[in-house]
Amino acid sequence: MASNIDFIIESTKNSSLKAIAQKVKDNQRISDEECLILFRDAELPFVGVLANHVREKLHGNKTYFNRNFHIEPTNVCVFSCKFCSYSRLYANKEEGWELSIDQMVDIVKGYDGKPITEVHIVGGVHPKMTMSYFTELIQKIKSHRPDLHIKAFTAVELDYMFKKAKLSVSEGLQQLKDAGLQSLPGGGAEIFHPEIREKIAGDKVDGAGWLQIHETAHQLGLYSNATMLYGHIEKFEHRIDHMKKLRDLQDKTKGFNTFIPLKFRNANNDMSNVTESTLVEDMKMYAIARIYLDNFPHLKAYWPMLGRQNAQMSLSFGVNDIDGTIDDSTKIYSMAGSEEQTPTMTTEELVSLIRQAKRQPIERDTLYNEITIYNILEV
Ligand code: V47
Ligand code: SF4
Repeated sequence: MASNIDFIIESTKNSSLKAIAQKVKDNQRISDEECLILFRDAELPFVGVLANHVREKLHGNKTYFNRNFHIEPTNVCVFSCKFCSYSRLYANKEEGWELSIDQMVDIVKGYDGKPITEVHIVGGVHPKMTMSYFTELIQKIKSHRPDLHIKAFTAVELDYMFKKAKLSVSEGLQQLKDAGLQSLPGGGAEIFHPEIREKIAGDKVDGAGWLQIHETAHQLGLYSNATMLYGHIEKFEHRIDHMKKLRDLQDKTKGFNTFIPLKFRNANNDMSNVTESTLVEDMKMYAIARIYLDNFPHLKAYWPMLGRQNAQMSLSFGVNDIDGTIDDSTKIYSMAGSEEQTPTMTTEELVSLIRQAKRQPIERDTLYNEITIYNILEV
């Protein structure tokens, strides 16, 4: 019986799209020009079939989630990204929060006896939260709970703390790794292209700096993720430029685990006049990312940002990971207007959400080692 991708190849009249579908079937990489054709000319069902083909070739029905929580040390930030709904400028810091090391260790202690596997630590860039502050934090978390994977600090936070401590990227990362840091989250990437980055996030580390930090992390044996903030003032060409830089670096290091497209949300920020992307555009973004980033093992839909039902739908468009239980521990997206105002899902809810999409739920750890393999049950 012909597969869906064979049907697409047979039935597509547009010769460029037909050739792209054939390439995907033959396991060949698509070019930047072909990626642009997908963004401009392909309908959602077309990219959906291609992305699902790639996803099922890599993972079958397997769909990952983890048991995690976030710590956001502060929302005080020296930078002023236009899309950020969360930060309070250092000058207005009385409107923000700043957690002490003891308060953060107490948050970790609150999970004693619970089968959580990851803490994700990111926040604003506070001038008083320095390299030594975060080194001590990581050491204390690790000594309290050695089995908890610490995924912490965007390249933006790292760039600022290393420069302040007069450390090279390699020295700074090595010190944090020695303290117990195990991987880097993908935040702060936004859009690398300077034409857009200067307009929305002009005062923080540039695209080359972000990539250099992740490359160095990979060289030191730390895995990392990569994000892209899409659906605002960028054009398709900027998205492709961003993904090309990630694909090139991944060819070199193989250190990225997951790509996470982040839908721009427009509440309570300086870009509230920018209309949000539609659900069709969101699903197209996931599908094209899955097709183009052929060397990224995983594609994640971050449900607190996208909403749980849309995250469920994305499982038909290339996504094979929906992040974790979260336990209402992050404010970045609720403050930016996400429908998930108190993001928490139990393991049972995550399993059921994945099963309803006829996929197989797998609890993973941060590095995608499988912890619990569930059956696909009829619902
Ligand atoms: O870099 C901020 C984004 C990111 C808005 O690695 C916004 O597993 C949309 O990187 N609309 C931080 N996005 C979060 C992040 C992340 C999230 C989940 C998992 C992982 C991972 C990483 O949040 C920032 C920025 O791109 N962001 N404001 C907004 N209004
Ligand atoms: Fe600061 Fe991050 Fe918000 Fe930019 S996105 S203002 S770096 S907290």
